[in-house]
Amino acid sequence: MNTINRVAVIGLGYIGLPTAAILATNGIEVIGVDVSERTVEAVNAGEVPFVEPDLGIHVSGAVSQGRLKATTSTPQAEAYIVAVPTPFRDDRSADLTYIEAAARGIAPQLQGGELLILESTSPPGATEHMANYILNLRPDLSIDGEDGRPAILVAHCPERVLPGRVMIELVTNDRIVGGMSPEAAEAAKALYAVFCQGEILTTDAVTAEMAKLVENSYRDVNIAFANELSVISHKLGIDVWELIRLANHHPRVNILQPGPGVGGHCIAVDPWFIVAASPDEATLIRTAREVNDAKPEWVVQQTISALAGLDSTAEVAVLGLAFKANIDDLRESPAVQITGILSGRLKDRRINVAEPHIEALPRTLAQKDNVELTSVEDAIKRSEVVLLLVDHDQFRGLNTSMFASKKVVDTRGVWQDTLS
Ligand code: SAJ
Repeated sequence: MNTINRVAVIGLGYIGLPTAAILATNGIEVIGVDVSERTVEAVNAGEVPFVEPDLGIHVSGAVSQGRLKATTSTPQAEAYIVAVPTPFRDDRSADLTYIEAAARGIAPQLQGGELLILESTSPPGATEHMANYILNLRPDLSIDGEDGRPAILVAHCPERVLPGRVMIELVTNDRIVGGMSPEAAEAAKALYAVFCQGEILTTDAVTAEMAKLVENSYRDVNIAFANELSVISHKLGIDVWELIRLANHHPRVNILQPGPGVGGHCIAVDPWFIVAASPDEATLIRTAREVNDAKPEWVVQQTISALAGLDSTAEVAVLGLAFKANIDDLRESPAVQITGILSGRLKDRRINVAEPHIEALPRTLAQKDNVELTSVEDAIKRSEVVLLLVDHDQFRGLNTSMFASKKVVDTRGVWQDTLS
């Protein structure tokens, strides 16, 4: 395949937009496609509709150089990168309708010879599903040139970047490229080599799909272990943070950190795709999900216990809503879930939320009469119980004498040394 000069990126979200921007700043002509007019307008104005360090500089630079444009309709291109959401349905199977919608946009533009890369985190078989979906719409094309029909090159290349470090990890992480054919894998590898300085490893599409799911499940299982330890330690009167710190001195032990639960759009979701694909065998993976999903309710109980015996007007400070430290992303955030449950169970108490990374409460919390977004100082001043849910740097830096007389539920172990 010849060098690729023109790429369409379908889906300008947390992954698609950084990928579009990094390709464009490395000399590729990129057309970003999104269903949201607002996103398209923002990108064409050189702006980024969400918080991600350094992304703004890349997007504004690429747009002002004329290498990145956004549109709502899929154009002709030599390569297509599909980076759309794959949420799960109520039965926890993957919802591929966004991938199918992207495929419907791409299909009429194809002439044969194009490279199609699915980047969305996908259940095993999703890349093949996308290819078959396109071939159904375009029976004149093929995957392998069968019967003289022009071939399209289809590959899966899962993203593995960490929110908050996307622009660094896009360049430095190794990547796995799984092709529906060896030619497709090689073509995708050549495209990623334009900006990726890590190793680019090739395999087949379904192994690449599984690799991504396995990476996130590995982390989920390990976080579940830490979360289970925190619950056991509480029951036994042991400081879990000290326990983990000590155990981690063993040369082959590296326990992760307990928290209020697991959030984000990946780790809390991807393991279910493995469970759905192999329900009878994925028992450990399923249990880990259940352990992590049970943690928010445990935190709620801890908070309610901390209020026991306090005046009926005593208020609660909730520090942090994001799904992890130093970002504004609230998706699948256990902190949002916990705050919502608390507001329902503590109808007569005010819940003072401090989240320095947002300007307004998410809709689910804004509707609650007893939840208010405020500064961290005011939240603590007004409240008898301080519930820390996110280890933002701003919270780590607080002077703990501010809440010396209060009851503290520290789900991240941020102030453990100073308060114990
Ligand atoms: N968490 C803990 N304890 C820990 C580590 C994390 O409770 O010791 C919690 C966090 O607070 C958060 C959740 O887990 O709620 C997930 O955070 P994370 O930092 O582990 O991961 P994500 O979701 O931001 O990004 C993950 C990464 N995957 C792995 O590290 C294997 C990233 O590389 C992937 O690209 C990303 O998922 C993705 O998009 O799949």
